[in-house]
Amino acid sequence: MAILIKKPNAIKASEITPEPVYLDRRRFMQQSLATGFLLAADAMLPAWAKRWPELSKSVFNTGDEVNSFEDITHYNNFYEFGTGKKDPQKNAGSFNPRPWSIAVEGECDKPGVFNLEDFIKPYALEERIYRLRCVEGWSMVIPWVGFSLADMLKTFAPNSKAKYVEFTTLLDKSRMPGQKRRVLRWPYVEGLRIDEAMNPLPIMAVGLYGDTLPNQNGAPIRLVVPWKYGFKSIKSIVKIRFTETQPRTTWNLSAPKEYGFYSNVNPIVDHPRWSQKKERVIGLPFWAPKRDTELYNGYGEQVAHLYQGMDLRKNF
Ligand SMILES: Nc1nc2c(c(=O)[nH]1)N[C@H]1C(S)=C(S)[C@@H](COP(=O)(O)O)O[C@H]1N2
Ligand SMILES: [Mo]
Repeated sequence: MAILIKKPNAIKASEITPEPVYLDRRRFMQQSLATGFLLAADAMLPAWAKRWPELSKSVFNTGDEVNSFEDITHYNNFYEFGTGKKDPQKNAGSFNPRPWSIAVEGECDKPGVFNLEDFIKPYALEERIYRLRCVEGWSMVIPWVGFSLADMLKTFAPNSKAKYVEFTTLLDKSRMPGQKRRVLRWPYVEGLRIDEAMNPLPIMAVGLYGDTLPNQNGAPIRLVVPWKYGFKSIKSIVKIRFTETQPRTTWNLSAPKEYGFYSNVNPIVDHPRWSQKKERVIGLPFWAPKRDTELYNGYGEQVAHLYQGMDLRKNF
């Protein structure tokens, strides 16, 4: 099993990514700080370097080599922009994720509609390096920028009836041309049991590689649930609803025998049409050996207790 959590001081920026743009940005900031231009640094940053000002290092790091920015932004699943792996990169360029608002509804004491800036303001942004394991049998390691989903949900004071939380993607076929085709039921919907959602691992991601979220990765805000197959990590979220009953989810509705509500990464429970024992690591040469898929994507210590007594073959 991979190292799940590293001590913050064990993570050097140089260890996280070899990306030149990222290094330049860091160096620029360091220079600005060193020369005392702390307040001016923001204004001095070139347009390409709009990064998050208060990014703290977190303890969450797979310890694996991070995928390149190129891989992460040119091999995507985002059916709202087409079903091919390159379609989101090709078709999401003109998508404008601002202004953006998020509605919080359902079984909670403090619902509301918030613009994105107000919505994210209360939370501490961190860099968290998680492996995204797609149900199709590939994975990549992504340096996300985001904040704890649990911290965020608590703000809205879920009540005792809040047993689940449901997330919904924007529905707008003029801005998301893939929604003109009925490949899925739109809008895309996902959900978690409330105790899963309150686990410290899931994040609301608003960026990657120290920058804002590229459109093809779910701008301006998406979920990342690192022990579940990638499709649970819903992109471009406009609504969060606390519910008493289990939400109906897009992939479960479209192929109930293949995609369950839980969708925990599990090498023992095969997809009906293919094995889940191994995964192709994106970015490695075609002859590189496949990687062994890990139960709960390597986070058993943090999440196995959530499924105690459950038959993982039935609750796939
Ligand atoms: N709204 C929406 N969210 C989505 C998807 C999608 O098609 N639409 N695809 C999912 C799937 S199958 C995966 S593997 C991940 C991919 O995230 P990435 O492109 O940032 O790597 O997004 C998930 N979130
Ligand atoms: Mo996926």
